[in-house]
Amino acid sequence: MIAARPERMRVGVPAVLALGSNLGDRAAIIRAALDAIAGDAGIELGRVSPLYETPALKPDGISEEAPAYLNAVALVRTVLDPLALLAAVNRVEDDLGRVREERWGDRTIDIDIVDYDGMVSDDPRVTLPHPRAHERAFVLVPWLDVDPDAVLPGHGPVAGLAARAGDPVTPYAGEDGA
Ligand code: PH2
Ligand code: MG
Ligand code: MG
Repeated sequence: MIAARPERMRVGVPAVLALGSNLGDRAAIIRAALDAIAGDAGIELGRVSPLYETPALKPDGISEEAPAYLNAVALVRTVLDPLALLAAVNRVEDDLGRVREERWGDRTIDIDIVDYDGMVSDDPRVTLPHPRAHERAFVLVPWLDVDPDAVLPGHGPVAGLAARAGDPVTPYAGEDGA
């Protein structure tokens, strides 16, 4: 007889996803993205950080003109390889109306793979870890919330990186401040 798999036996590998939205009902869109991720047969959704409101970072610095982002980080486990995981999160983006235009342009939803099982890869289709995560407080601070001991491969403990990153992040209390 095959014993039932105990709850604590985990399948797949850990990965870290960063979510961002600066168009539309940002909080609802991020919630919908998390629901869609949780509904993917190849992905198990773990801890999800609180939301942070963050000014838009553009190629030449922080823009106060562009709409502000809400950002969050989610821990997942997945049986998908990195390219399949990327395809899955790109599908979620597309389903939520993501339009791909200018680089770092305003968007309803962006889902990036920040870390995949500690893997380091310069595959241009999915660079691991995310090439700019180490300098972005809007990724590092929520990541720290869900994993205080997190380490970014090639860069060291997320706690130290978050302390050095300069972009402002503000806990988001909701539109009514509640
Ligand atoms: N994502 C970008 C570019 N700029 N700025 C903020 N505040 N948050 C983001 O998630 C973000 C950004 C490219 O993916
Ligand atoms: Mg991004
Ligand atoms: Mg992206």
